[in-house]
Amino acid sequence: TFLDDAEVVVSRLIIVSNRLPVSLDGDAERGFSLRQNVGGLATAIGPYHKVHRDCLWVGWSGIDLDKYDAEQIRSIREAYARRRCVPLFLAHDEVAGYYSGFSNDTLWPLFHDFSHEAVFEPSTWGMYQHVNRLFAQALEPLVHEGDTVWIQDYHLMLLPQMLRERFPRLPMGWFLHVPFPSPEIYRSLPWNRELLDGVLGADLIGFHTVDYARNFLSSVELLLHIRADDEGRIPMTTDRYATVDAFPIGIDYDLYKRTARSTLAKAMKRGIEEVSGKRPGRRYATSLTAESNAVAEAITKEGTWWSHYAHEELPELTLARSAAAEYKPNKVVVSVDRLDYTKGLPERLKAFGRMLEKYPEWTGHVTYYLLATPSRENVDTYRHLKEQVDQLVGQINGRFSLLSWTPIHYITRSLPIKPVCGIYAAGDVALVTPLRDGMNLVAKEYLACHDGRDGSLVLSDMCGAANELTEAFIVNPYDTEAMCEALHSALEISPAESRRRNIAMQARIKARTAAQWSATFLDALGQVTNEGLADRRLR
Ligand code: GDG
Repeated sequence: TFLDDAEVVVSRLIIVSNRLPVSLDGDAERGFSLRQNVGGLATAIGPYHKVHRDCLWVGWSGIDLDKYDAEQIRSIREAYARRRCVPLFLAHDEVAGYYSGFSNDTLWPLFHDFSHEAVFEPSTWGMYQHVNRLFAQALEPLVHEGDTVWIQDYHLMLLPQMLRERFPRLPMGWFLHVPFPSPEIYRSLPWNRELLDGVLGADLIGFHTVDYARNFLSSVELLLHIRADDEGRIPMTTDRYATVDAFPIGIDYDLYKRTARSTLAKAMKRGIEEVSGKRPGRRYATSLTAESNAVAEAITKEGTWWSHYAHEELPELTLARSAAAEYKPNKVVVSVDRLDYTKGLPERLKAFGRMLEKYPEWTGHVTYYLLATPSRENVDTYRHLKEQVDQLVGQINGRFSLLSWTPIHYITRSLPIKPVCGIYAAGDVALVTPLRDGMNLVAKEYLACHDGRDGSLVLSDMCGAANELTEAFIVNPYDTEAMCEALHSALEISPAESRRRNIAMQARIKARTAAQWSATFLDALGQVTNEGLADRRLR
């Protein structure tokens, strides 16, 4: 097997996902190393895999096979094996069809209610079937008596049934990290029945919310004419059920709370507060006082600033000066997303621009730190989205900037976790407004970084997290006016009221961590398979 040369304990739990939690770094000369991946799945199950020494993770390596010789592949495998990971190597056309094609161009948009973006292409469907089969073949020699297999997400919907055919009694779970659409949307997929049959190979089928679970059950009823009982159990054969339930995912609360207090995160937070004029800093103390902004504003309005600069008694200037006396303290707005069209970045930027227009008193006094991590850059739709976001940021900055203030700080690189937590901690308001999102971990991470402190959350009603974080400013992410108003209110809220809301939400997130999520799912899986076995013995 892949593990011959490494000291790895024979596994009890095998996690299977499209990508592994670590990616290859370095090269043959410097030696291969592995770095932690960014993204919801790695963040959520990574900690479980790290602490459970008997847990093995199987997934695509993400590397281009053509770049390495056999010897190098061997040492890459060994590097992965030391992290209890088994990498799969896929050829270029396999990646194009299964990953970029069917997973990203068909299932991702369809499941996020973007049916107009979904591509239905028989050849990518063929490759999706083929790669799911490759996963099944790779797993076959790894699975032993007593193991449990937990398959993740929409990339591997056929795998449960493929494994079931090989291992009729293997306890197997499948969890979907994205929404499951309504049956009316789902039925438009030409291969809808095949995918449902594939998933139903699992004993336990998990979703983030009761709504997604209900959509799945309705689709099974509509398309396969099988009805679940009141406990969400779908009868499969005489001796097996597939049970459907909701398991809302959580975060490692203490990790985010702790990281936000690390020296680096604190330094980052301080830097942001200085630059935004929230805290007097060495470099920006004079240029960003309320009065100098008011002066700059009056001068900018006049256009020919040099002719007025020396004029003491300009009426606009006098007005601006008296307004400066009533200015609010400066504020920071933050957001962290993968640059994905489901995250609603253009809509959010329009709402931010609208707020500066509708409430000009915020000009010079609110700075938006927008971290948009690159994602799926080789897909056209994502490239267009990047252009659109670049343009909107440019337009807003161009239109509203003062001499000493820029409204949006835009970062399109991936940052390590400490600066990310620094950004969260610096935010008086977090704007988390996806158009559709399975759960959304960012909202929860922001709150953990504000443990026991103030800081407001503006949250889309189109994500799973909105079911739990009910004290947030909940908005329809398509409604620019509503988002603009919610942002304004979130900026105006008193620290005491925002703390009160946060404490309620934080208590809920603390009680449902990522570790508990994994444990709950696996317990439930153990239970449904034991029940199944008991039933079988009875017959
Ligand atoms: C899928 C579902 C579901 C982002 N940029 C950086 C960075 N991140 C981290 C965040 C967060 C994660 O990535 C993103 O998680 P989300 O939940 O917001 O979204 P998806 O990636 O779309 O995840 C989603 C999730 O799976 C889990 O089931 O909630 O609905 O779509 O953890 O912090 N982390 C670092 N640097 C960055 O630049 N270090």
